[in-house]
Amino acid sequence: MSRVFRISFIAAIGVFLLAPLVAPAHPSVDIALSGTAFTPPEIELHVGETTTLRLLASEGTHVLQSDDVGIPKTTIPPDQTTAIVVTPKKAGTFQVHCMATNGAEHTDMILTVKVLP
Ligand SMILES: [Cu+2]
Repeated sequence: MSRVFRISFIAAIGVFLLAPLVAPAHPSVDIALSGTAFTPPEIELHVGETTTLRLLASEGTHVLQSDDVGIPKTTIPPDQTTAIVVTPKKAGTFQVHCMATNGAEHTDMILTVKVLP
């Protein structure tokens, strides 16, 4: 076995073993934040199902937190995707308000999260 072949063989096994760690097996939801609106304004999650929320703000910095949904206090800077992994523990419809303080308009910025049983 040549040395190059052996190294690439070991690298291939490494990629194979690491792939499940790099690519999450659970579903994700893309949410855009522009101005003071979430798009979509409402998302659905399921109790006990881990989901990655992928938030992309086109301008401004936003702050989200929800104990009901399981979102730790997270700052969402513009022009990059911020991933929040949630596993909701109780069913219900929850209004997640943006907590950013850089402008009064964020108070009216609401993401509705329906957690289905
Ligand atoms: Cu905001």
